[in-house]
Amino acid sequence: MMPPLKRIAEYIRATDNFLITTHVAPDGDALGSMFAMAEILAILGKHAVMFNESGLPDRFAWIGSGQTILTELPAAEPDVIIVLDCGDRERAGTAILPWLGSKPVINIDHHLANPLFGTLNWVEQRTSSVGELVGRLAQELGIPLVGMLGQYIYLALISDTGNFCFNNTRPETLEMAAEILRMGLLPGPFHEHRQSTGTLNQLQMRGTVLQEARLYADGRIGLISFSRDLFERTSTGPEDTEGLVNAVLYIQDVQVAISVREEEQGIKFSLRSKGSINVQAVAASFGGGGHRNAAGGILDVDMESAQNSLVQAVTKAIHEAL
Ligand SMILES: [Mn+2]
Repeated sequence: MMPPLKRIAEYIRATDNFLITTHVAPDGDALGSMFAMAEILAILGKHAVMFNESGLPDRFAWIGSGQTILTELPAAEPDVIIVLDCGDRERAGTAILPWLGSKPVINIDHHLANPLFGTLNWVEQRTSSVGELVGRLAQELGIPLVGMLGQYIYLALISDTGNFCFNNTRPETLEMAAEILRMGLLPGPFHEHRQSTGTLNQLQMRGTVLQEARLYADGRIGLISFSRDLFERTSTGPEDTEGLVNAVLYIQDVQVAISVREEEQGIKFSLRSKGSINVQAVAASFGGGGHRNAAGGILDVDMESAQNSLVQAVTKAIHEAL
């Protein structure tokens, strides 16, 4: 059987109308791979729209090249839907779910336990990011990783590898990054754009949260929490919490970092681990998902019970990994 990359490339060449989507509350990989896919399809002369219920978060406003992300489904129905970086179809949000059940779907992902919900599925758990997969698709289609396309793929690569620090940084990842630099991307200005997007309020809110960090399980678990009250006091929101959970791993003996935040739908949690501790399994036990060292989900309980349940489950996971 033809490998998924080649099948998807052939399918794309033969199809005209696309809708590209990714998970709600999109991160750098989700957005980078979605914009990159839109760029590839534009270069091929195809008609494509991007859709995401959450729209483009403010901190990513700098990547928009005049292309809009629809937050409502378009009137014109696409021939096919490309779903990027979604560990399951529900992650794409509720609005698009009916179409995901009734139209051809190309599922390109790298999450553990992706149930292969697409008509065509290309799921590689070992690959750093969906952006890296989309970069390979561009190469397969003979499109160089230059200009905006290079930037989008680069954003995806650095976002999901923690600036090329995590174990998912493979030789192939760096070779793709090298190719993008060869094609002209300058890392200095790129990182300035990416990192200088904040406000004093956000900085101080993050400071408060770190100030109140707590340790559990003999210092092996570090926990930070974002309350609705804090968001209100500092005129910030859940989108301003991005990445702070990683800062907790700074503490020497901490094996797992937990971040919990109060949102409309419930308590959203993020887990980060060092080494072999599998936080994807912990998240999955609460209906969430992710990767071995980075996972998350949502709990429909109050803040205190959420913290207790998570600390308990993570303590168990740490013991099992010993
Ligand atoms: Mn990803």
